[in-house]
Amino acid sequence: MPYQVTNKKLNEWVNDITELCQPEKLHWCDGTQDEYNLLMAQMVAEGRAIPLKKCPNSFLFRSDPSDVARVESRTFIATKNRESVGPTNNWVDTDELKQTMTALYAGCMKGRTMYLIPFSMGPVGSPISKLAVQITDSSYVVCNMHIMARVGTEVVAAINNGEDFIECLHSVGAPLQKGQKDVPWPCAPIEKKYISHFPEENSIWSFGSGYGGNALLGKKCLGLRLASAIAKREGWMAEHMLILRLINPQGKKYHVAAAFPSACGKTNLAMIQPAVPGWKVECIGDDIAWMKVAQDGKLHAINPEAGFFGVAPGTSYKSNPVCMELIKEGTIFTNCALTDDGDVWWEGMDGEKPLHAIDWKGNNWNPAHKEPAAHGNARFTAAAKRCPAICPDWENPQGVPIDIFIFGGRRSAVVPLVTEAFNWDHGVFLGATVASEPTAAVLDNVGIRYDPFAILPFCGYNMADYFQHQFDMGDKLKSKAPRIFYVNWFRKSQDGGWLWPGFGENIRALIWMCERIEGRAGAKQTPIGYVPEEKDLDLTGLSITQAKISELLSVDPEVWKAEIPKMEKFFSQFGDHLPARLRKQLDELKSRLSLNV
Ligand code: OXD
Ligand code: MN
Repeated sequence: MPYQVTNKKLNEWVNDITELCQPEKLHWCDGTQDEYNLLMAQMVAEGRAIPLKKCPNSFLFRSDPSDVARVESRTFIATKNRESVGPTNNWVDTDELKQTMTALYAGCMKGRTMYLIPFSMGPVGSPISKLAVQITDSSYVVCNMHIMARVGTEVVAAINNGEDFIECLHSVGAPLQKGQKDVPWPCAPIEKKYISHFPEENSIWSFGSGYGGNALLGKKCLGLRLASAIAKREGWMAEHMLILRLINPQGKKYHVAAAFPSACGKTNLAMIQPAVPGWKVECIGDDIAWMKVAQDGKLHAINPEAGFFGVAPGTSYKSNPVCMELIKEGTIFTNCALTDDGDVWWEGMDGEKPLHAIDWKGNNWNPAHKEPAAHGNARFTAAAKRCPAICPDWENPQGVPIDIFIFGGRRSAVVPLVTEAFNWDHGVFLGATVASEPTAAVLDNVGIRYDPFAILPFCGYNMADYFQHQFDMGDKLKSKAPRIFYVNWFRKSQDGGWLWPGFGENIRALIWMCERIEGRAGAKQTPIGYVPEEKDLDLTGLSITQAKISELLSVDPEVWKAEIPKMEKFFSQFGDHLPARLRKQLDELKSRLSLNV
């Protein structure tokens, strides 16, 4: 053991879990590079990891084809009472779920090592951070957690000092009998997978999956589902938001937190290289923001994570050059394709397709294959501190003061490039009606999925109470509250082409937001909020036709009227639980659109 553990609660929990899961060995993690190197070397020797000749200190893993993504249908929130988790979560009674899962955990680590990972979400010692310990039987998970969280002796020292910690229990659910040969990616069948949260006692039990958010428990499980429930109780915010710092040509700093549903470009915006000279962006986080009201009355945000667990397909020098530089070395790749010269490849990368590769399932692949070479949810895991655009304040324990909230989704029609909310309550309505299309190929507005605040799959309590919490935070922050905007980079013209070039040009919408704060930029009042006119945006150096810009910024009340029944249907599932203030916002939108309330 690399350190003494004197915390009684931790020792008792570890003893109980050891007795239940019956591992062959125990390994207390110290978070050092030596530990990482040792575990990686073991996984290479076992044939689980492939060292990449072209990327120094980088490794490729291939998961079991049945274990490739978060499984929302197997994700549960257990409480005493169903109403507390609401209609958008899978509810199970706490005692019942514990009984089911205890039976699964019995002997589940036979023949395996049980790792104990003490970790901190956020800088150790920050008033916004939380400590936790993850138990796992996967060395792949340990190495990923080294990158994604702050792991090590500092955390143990704080726990020994009596600081509380969150218990996170994980097993891949694949015990080994004596003499049984292991597989490269052990996991359990889908019906035995459980990603369970116990917000009433702040614990997480995950069983059967080794992939991503199912297994790296700091991320969605603690970082969002548990943290959102704790934040509601304690009066702060845990959001599915990137955090960035924008610096204008005069050196003035603005801090932005932005929520988009998964696969709508959060990582790209977090690392944006502005196309407008003089403006600079620094990255603080790409997925989660924890925010508390600080002494100055403003909302201060930290990124609780220490790394990026990003979607690889679509990442390129065109979409995200900063990220491409970041993942050139020291990266764990999962379910990407392997090229003949020892590099990784995925669909949407710059340049030609390789003539031959090994696909994510380990089979020969060439461009004639119908199936993609990399899985659609292939990932990279890379340390934030190595990001070329990382903000010098990204680990500031006080966080950064947030000036701007942005919401957005992928909509090929209806929604203009950028809209400003009339006020906080209207901004909550904009957040509550975030919607996205499943694919960019859809031209009309059918098939949209509501994902309020982009947190629907990650909210650990009743979404209707979450909406109320947003109003309560506005009441607390008053004039110090962030200004709220809504963006849509994905609007298309009638002929199906993109109206907006996106990527580095998205800075122009962000510049308008800063100029609105300064009272320097104009806007026209529309039924859905304030929308810039062409003259209000800085479009210098951008070649875009006048027709495209006016279509991009247009708000058609008739088209918006057709949105109302969809919103009403979405809200109706919350019944009487829906806050009256949200209902009022919908009624006000209807009357602005000249609809009967
Ligand atoms: C993620 C997600 O993995 O949102 O970040 O799905
Ligand atoms: Mn996410």
